[in-house]
Amino acid sequence: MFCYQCSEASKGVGCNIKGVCGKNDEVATLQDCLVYTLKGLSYVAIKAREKGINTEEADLFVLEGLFSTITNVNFDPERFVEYNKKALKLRDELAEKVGDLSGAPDAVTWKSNQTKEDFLAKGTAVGVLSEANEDIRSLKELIIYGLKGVAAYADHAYVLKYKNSEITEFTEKALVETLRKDITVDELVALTLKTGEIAVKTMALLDEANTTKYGKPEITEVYTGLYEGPGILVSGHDLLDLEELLIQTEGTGVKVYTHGEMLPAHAYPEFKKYKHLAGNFGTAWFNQTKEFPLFNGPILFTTNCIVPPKDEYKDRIFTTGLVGWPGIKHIPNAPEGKMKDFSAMIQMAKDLGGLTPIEGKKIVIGFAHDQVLSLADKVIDAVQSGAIKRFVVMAGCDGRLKEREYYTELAKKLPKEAVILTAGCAKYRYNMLDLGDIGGIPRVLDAGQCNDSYSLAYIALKLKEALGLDDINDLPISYDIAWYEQKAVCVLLALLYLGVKGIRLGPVLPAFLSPNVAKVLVENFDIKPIGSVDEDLEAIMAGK
Ligand code: SF4
Ligand code: SF3
Repeated sequence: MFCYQCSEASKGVGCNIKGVCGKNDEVATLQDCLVYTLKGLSYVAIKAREKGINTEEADLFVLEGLFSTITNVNFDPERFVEYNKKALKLRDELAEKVGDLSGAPDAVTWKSNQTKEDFLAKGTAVGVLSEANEDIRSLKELIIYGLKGVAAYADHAYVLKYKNSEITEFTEKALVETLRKDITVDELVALTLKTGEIAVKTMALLDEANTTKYGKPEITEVYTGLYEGPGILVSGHDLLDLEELLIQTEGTGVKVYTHGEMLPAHAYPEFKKYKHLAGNFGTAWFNQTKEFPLFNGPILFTTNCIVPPKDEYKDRIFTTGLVGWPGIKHIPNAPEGKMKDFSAMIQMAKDLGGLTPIEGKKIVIGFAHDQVLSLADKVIDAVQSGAIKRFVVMAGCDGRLKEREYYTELAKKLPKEAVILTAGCAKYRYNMLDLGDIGGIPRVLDAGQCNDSYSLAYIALKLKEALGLDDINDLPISYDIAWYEQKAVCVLLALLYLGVKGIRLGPVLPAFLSPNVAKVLVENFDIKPIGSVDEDLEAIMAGK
């Protein structure tokens, strides 16, 4: 195996024996095969569309397939065997309808006997390192990782019945472009920026889907402890799964708690209606092995991030959607018009006899774009009077690396005239600190999930307008982004497309950036790695 798609790539180079995330050689290789078969499927889908053939099933599967390969989503080899079979089936069915595919690349023409061994052999042949040129490989993978993030967000929108053919068509086109042997660095750089443009559109679509279905997030206090009585914990990003679980637990005496990236759900008016949505439990994803033993109830993973489950709570874990772990109970998708069946979890919550109460704090969330903009006058006054000197966007992911203490330290040391804008699970580094407020504006404004980084960009663009500035970079905003997995790559490309310069990226620069590609990013976008807390603090407050 060779995988370098996340910030925890072994030795800052890549995982080649076993993933730091827990992904083994077999799963990594089956994922390589799947990404390749999705490229072949995309090629055929484009040809089919040109002939007026319906490609909806293939388009959705391209998104789902990419999503399943994101870090900490699915570790089950059998599921990847099934996904590879499905990709080939869809490819071959469409190919038959298209007819003449002469000149098609190997990703379209290779035949498989559909065994795991065959998929492993193909995955080994077509993996990341099969592209020999380091810079071309770096750019191709940068695009593919950005597309994985796009795919996840587009899939969340899709389950809420929001779709945009431009997103799926671009995803397929870009995947096919990465098959080209003759593609140049310049072409790939252009494709990278186009991926950023599509990332913005995808996050906007998901924002529209979430806010239309569940209302506009509003300032909300969330309790971070546990009450007595049976409870279910829900992790991940899929709001529809949470809604269906809330409907099915209503009146049963079972309370529902959010975990990780599900925290922002509490701010949506439609979720506030459920009185048994009791609170949020646990901190960042990698602490689950320490925190889940304290939660005596079933735990549902709707998306990333699942880590190798410990025996002491393994039996209480359920996965759904694209998430998988070998031997862990999986709740299947429901037929059209029906809800997923969470009854086994509800029964287990009751049978377990209830949670051991844990005292918690109250945290304030719900600062998505509409809520912040309703405070616009107050915010602009505070900027003009100098009460707020700087906004620092500290969005993105959390992770295990010790270097991430930087974000907690920076948040603590920021002068009281600085406000943190956050989204994603990066917030768990500082959302329990009491950082106070500036004239009623909290010093940590939490816009929501990682996809709600869109809200932060939206706020920046509106502030630019309100302050009469020409350039987004003239705003008193600095970007200090923490990344872990590929959705953060998608967010980063979106910010670059929007023209944001001078982003600090940590805790480490991606292993998949070759020295030359990193140089292009530095020269064109002034991207820099994080430095020491004190140096960065001084530079940030000086607008550098
Ligand atoms: Fe390693 Fe990250 Fe890939 Fe897992 S996802 S194998 S930790 S680079
Ligand atoms: Fe976090 Fe896994 Fe990226 Fe959605 S939940 S931001 S890491």
